[in-house]
Amino acid sequence: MSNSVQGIRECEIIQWFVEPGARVEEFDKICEVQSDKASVDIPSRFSGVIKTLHYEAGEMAKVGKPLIDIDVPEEEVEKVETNQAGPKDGREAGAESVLGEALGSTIEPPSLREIKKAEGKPEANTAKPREVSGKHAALATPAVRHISKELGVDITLISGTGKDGRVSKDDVLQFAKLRDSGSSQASQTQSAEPTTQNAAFLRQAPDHGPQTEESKPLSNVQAMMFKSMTASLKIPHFLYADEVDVSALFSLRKRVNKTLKRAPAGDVEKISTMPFLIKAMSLAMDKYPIINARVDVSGPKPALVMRKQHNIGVAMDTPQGLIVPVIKNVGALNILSIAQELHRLQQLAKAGKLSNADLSGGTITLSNIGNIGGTYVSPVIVEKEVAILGIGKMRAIPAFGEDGQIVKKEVMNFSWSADHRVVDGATMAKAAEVVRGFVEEPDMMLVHLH
Ligand code: CAO
Repeated sequence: MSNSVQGIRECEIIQWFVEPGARVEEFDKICEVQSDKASVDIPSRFSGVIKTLHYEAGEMAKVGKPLIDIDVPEEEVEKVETNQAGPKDGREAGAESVLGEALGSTIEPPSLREIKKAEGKPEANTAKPREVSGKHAALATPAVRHISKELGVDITLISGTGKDGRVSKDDVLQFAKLRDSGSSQASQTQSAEPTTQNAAFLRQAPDHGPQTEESKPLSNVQAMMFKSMTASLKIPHFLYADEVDVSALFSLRKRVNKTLKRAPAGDVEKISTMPFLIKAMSLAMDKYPIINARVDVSGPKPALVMRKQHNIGVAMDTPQGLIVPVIKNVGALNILSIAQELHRLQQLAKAGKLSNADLSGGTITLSNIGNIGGTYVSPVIVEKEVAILGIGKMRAIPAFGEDGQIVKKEVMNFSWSADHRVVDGATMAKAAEVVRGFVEEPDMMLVHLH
């Protein structure tokens, strides 16, 4: 016996199950030890009376050194010795249980061994043979070992069905029977009759076959998205997000829509929140025109190109995918005319009939994902723009009123991304505050109409 078992040199004694003077039978548990791999109960190799415990609980026991001394009747010593690879140094009427011999078969956690089998790694093929590789090979009686030897059965390959996994005579006979009948279960890599617990580990992983892949060209919309989003990677994004109270806007919208239902304005019978938001953005750009600008890097030095018209692109989810038609010159439009233009673009987008003119010339973008879902969005700036506003789903929340009372509020998350090369955080925040002001007090928009 070398002074290490599967690389283990010492184990901590967790607890003793016996004490000096106590009588033990062969296979009775004498102690529990903990290696860095597992905690294991060590069985007695002899029947007899415990004389000495060589360690206290909590001490480190050395592999190869005695654990206990046992007074053993002489015939017992002989019986055990005949079943060992070689004679032991057992004393006449005494014996040692040596840590290492006791550990040999059991130090590796059983479940690990079983998983290895399930993975199809036959024990017999492992590069380094073990001294005793069976889970409970040590727990077979000499008679059973004798039968297995006679039948040419490797006892270490059998999962015993007896107490504590002990391999019984029947286990060996059954294994030999299955092997002789050519059953794969009794091949030299598997146990003859897996226990219910083992069977779960031994079950094969389902075979799903090879992965299938198919290469597809991008659709036109995806190709456009690919180009513009790849270009946007050059823009250092600054994200600014806040919660905006839309309760007042929703109640105004309700009143407006009641009237429109009675008396539609052209083809508009209902206005969504979008025309109000678009107008609020335009009013903010009057105050902070930089967010309507673009960056020009074509010259020897980068420049900002300021633009008079507010051409607001509106991200739309269409049957063809994401497209961004543009409502032109929003500064010159009132909310009703914005609603009309939005309606026209939505109809064309649905039919896939938007013109190039409808899809180009944007100076800033509004993306409302909230009608689909999602509270937060981090929008991505497109080329030739320096800002984009993303809107999340409207939701009702409890909030504090002016006198500290709880009130119901309808809020939406507004997330701005700005090109941080030219727009600083403070400017973005101020512009966003202007939009928030108009959304939270939409009546103020009337005052600013041309
Ligand atoms: N939260 C909750 N409900 C919302 C909402 C929000 N943020 N935005 C819209 N809604 C509601 C509307 O109020 C409407 O309900 P009612 O008819 O009961 O009032 C319903 O959703 C449908 O709205 P709509 O789509 O007809 O109109 P809209 O003007 O609000 O939105 C548009 C238009 C084009 C923005 C929207 O249809 C759309 O396509 N959104 C997706 C945009 C997108 O894909 N963005 C991601 C871009 S990055 O990949």
